[in-house]
Amino acid sequence: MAKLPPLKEWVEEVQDGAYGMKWRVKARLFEGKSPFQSVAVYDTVSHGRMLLIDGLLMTSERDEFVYHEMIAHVPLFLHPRPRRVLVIGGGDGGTVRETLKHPTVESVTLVEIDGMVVDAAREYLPSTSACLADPRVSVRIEDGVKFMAAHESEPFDVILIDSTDPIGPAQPLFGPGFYADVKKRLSADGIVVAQGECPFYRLDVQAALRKVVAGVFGSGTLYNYHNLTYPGGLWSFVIASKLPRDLAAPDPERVAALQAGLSYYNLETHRAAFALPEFMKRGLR
Ligand code: SPD
Repeated sequence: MAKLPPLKEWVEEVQDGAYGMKWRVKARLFEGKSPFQSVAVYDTVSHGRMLLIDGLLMTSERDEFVYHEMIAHVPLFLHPRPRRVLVIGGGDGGTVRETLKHPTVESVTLVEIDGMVVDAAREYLPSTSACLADPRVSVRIEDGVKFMAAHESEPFDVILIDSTDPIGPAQPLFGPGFYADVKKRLSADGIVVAQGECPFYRLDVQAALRKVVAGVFGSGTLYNYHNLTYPGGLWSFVIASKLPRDLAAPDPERVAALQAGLSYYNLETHRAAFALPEFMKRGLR
């Protein structure tokens, strides 16, 4: 690794040049520039190790469980028997780790465009990435959009789009062509969930994404989670199912069986996640 520049006291995430958050840095562990983006891992005083891509915080040891549990368990507890799961993005491994907690899951394919993200996570974020060595997991360093368009295989029961924000290489992951391919790759009773941004700051992006997903699947539903390190605190995922189903009704017996290993997700947080505040309902119409 190239020699790191002198220690900076704070790492900052600035949004729209107007507001931001900062965390006191204990150590710079990794800073690199891939063909796609900048990748950095810092150890911080208050939030443990953090992964940043292009200066935007992707995951922190302190609160990553919230995001990763809510992207994975909401669809996995809704699907009657998820066996084959595909994760697009998510090179830190947290989404794969949660997926593997489901005993019916036989294989997880992770398609991450940037090998540097996976390598940095393997080296510096073992608590999220160790699962990538599980024999049920295949890691493919490929463009998720091209993979979705070209890859012919047995369909997936659940597809999780664990993307960065809709800038840079992640932008096509928010478009209609991509979702048309997602639908083709899903099994007849398949479910897709995608990272859906922050309602306070990106309601326009949420409305556009919901419209794209609804255009392909017939409906697209936002659900929320509370976050400590993403700007705005309240963030969302979008979910769509090929079969009509009650999205707020997971299987209680299966939840109870895995509950001891979960820290944010439970029956109540699943149900409540679908209760949207009024400004969101209006903005999404
Ligand atoms: N602004 C942050 C959005 C990040 C979404 N992806 C996080 C990746 C965690 N696996």
